[in-house]
Amino acid sequence: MNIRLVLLILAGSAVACGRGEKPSGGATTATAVPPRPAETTATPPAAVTGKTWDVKMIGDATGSRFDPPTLTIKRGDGVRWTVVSGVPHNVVFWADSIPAGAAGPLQANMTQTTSPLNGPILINPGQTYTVSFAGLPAGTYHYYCTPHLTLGMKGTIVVQ
Ligand SMILES: [Cu+2]
Repeated sequence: MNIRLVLLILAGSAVACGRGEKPSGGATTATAVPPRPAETTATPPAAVTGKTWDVKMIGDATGSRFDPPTLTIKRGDGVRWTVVSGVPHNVVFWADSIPAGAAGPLQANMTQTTSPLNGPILINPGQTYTVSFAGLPAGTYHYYCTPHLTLGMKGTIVVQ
């Protein structure tokens, strides 16, 4: 191979690289804005100081439901949801269907939320999700399951 041909090939690949860099250069600019740190989740969950109550998450021929659908607990108690069947399920509180002032501490007491007051999707029978109601105001808390909301999978926690 003569030296001119080698130089031509090298020049050609340099041009190709130069062209290839353009889109990635743009991408670099786009990602130059640092993402907001995820560790801004402030307060840790308040520990359950009373009883932990069980609610089953069921989906079968009868329908998709929380069992019991309504539960009355005391302040400081916790609620443990357990997947029984008909996955996936989750626990989501309506921000406008909980007592005034409850949203902040409730969010702090919910782990692994996907957005405010949205519990994680549970996909395995036997999986549990526990929420402490310690530090939350008394009153009525309405919640639902996202995948089965249209099927009426809703529940209520009354905190005394
Ligand atoms: Cu469900």
